[in-house]
Amino acid sequence: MAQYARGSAVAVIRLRNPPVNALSLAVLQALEDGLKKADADPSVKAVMICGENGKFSAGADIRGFSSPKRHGLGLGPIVSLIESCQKPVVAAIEGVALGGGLEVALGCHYRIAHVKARMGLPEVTIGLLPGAEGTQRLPRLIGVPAALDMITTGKHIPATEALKLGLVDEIVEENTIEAAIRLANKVIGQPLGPRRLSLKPVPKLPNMEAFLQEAAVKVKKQARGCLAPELCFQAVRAATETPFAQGVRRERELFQVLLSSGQARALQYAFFAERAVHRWATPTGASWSSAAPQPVRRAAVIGLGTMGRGIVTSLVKANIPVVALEQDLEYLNKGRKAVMLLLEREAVKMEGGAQSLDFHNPARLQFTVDFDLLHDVDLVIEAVFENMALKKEIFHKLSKICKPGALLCTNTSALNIDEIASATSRPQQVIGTHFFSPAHVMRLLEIIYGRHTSPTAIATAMQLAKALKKVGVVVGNCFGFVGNRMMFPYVEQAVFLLEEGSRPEAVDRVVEDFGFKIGPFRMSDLAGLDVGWRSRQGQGLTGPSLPAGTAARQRQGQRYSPLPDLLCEHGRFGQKTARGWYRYERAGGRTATPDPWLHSFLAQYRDTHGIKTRFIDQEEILERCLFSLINEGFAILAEGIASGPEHLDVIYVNGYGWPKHTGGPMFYASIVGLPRVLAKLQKYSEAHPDVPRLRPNAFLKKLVAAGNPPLKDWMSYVSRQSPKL
Ligand code: TC6
Repeated sequence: MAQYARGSAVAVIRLRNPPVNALSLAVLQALEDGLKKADADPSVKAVMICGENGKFSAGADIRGFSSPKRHGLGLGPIVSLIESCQKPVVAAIEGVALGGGLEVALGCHYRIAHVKARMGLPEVTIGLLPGAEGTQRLPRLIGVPAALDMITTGKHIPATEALKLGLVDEIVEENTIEAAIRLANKVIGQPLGPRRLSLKPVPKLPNMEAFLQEAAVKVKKQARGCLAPELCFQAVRAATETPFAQGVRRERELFQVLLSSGQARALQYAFFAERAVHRWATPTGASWSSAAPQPVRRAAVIGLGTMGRGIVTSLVKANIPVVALEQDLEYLNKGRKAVMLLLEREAVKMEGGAQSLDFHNPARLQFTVDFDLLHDVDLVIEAVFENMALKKEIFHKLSKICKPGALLCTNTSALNIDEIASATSRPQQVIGTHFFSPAHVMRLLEIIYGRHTSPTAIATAMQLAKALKKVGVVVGNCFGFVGNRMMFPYVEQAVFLLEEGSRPEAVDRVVEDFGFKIGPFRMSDLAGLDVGWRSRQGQGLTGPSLPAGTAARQRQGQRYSPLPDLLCEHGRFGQKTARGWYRYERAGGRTATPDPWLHSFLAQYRDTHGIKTRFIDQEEILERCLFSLINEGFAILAEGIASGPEHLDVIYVNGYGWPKHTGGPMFYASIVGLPRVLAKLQKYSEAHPDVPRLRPNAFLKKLVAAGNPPLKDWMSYVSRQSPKL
């Protein structure tokens, strides 16, 4: 709620709803009561609004939007009430003023912020728009370009930037509340008209229409099928075209459209899912609530290839001193140059520039070929080539050199953590940390515990994720863990679709239209086809170790497509060789062009293997790719590899480009309806009986038989006899 107090001539209204002072129904009611009381009290000459515990407010209570009463909606009239108050109202912004919180501040006549405060209108990120008149007031205060940027991206801006934009009147380094009361006293009696944003015109631009047209194109492109950014744009556009009251009406209409859209529900689910995965647990009973992390004061990274470089950059950005190790001077120098380049670029993007990173200081970043320098680090991240023998050799060395408590992490996308740990004398300190490329950019960190990994090790890895500003998701140990394991059937289906008559560009288009950033074939060209080829050779699926007489399109009685292997045999490794599933302008080029060579190669391949080409429609492409991935997700849940569907969704949204506005694969399945997913898998499985990954998983069947329960209840149906639980 909001607490009302009166001291001298300034009444104080304190928003109070821990932990972030979300504007629940009770808070709004108390805010309204406080305002009315202050207005009616002749001894009160000014009002100051602040938040409890050093935070102004994180906005409307997000859970309220999905409650039957949808109680976020009463905020607009209260913001108007603040603005129309006959006494000056000052907002004292500490911590965060986000969404409805910032809209409350925009209703105030003056805004004063602590230098460390952050402000923003992040409604777009949860599928909404600033529906408490924010789309109308903000452009009047800071102009259309800056307002549009804040509203359509949802970014949080620091107080220093807010001051430059004119969003706040003043920033302070000391006590914001006292400064706000001083300001309130100072402005008593001054005319309020010029301070009421609803009365101000939207600042004109010489080329407003051209600007808006260009912005509309940009917003649409970035939105990739997500509705909220485009509707945010339309609301701001209304501010430029209509008087305030009419703009507010338009804002409300657009808000209602978004509120009732499935996208808002999915994005709000994704918001809470990300928070839920912080509360990790393992089947043996270890959990976030009982395990404490160890401090990481100094870290080491082994291997300065693409992943190692990104990981070093990430650690430096998080202010953790790093020792970066390579096998010889040649690789070290190459790696050092690449890391320095990345850090220079990051420094340019950061506030404070290169100085804030301090990466030229050897105490903060040291390059070496000497393993002994790792003796006193708190944590090592090994990021060498995906080769079990090499990794085991390194871990054996680490277990001899590193200090007793050091955490030993392996950056692997599929290898067995237990086997790597077996090379050490301290398997309880070995853990998988699967970074995603580029590691200094991608938010996901898959954290894989082995049979012996201690709860402290898991807690420390989760703490590291937080320090690196990543979202850590704790998962169990199996081939491909969660992300890649779910990816295998998806990629497999994509290739089977080519065999049957489709083309890479057709499959990619369907998947990209669904909202993926990049389709499976463009992704495989980007990652390099040779990576999977080497892995399949290692598994004996192709190459010289394949027994003579093996059927070309079968392995162990299951359907297998040799197409990716054949492409590699033709030297087509993807972007790096300018040829893959597409062709590129040059080696390393990024522009994928459909390749007639590949089309005739596919036609020839189908002839050779007697495959009758058929037309495959978009629905089949999408369903076979997505539902096979989702099917694997149910297997993962049933085996206890992840503790809930939220984990799978957070992994897919943050690491695999799954469109966030559909919530993630498992949430999407729940919206499509499990009976439908099951029926489709059954249909495709009957048509392709030699593809086990299309066979509906038993857990999916069980949920359907149980009446398609809501996603939050799924895990209560996991069989207790599951071998891994
Ligand atoms: C809006 O305002 C619309 C207005 C128009 C109406 C017409 N509601 O993230 P943390 C919870 S829309 C409910 O772990 P941090 C969060 O779930 C809103 N709950 O902490 C977590 O609970 P848990 C626009 C909320 O320090 C706890 O608070 N506002 C809300 O890393 C701590 O959160 C936003 O989109 C909320 N609004 O980050 C802001 N906010 O412990 C959303 C937080 O039970 N919030 N919680 O899991 C944030 O971006 C971040 O939470 C943060 C704090 C930056 C405020």
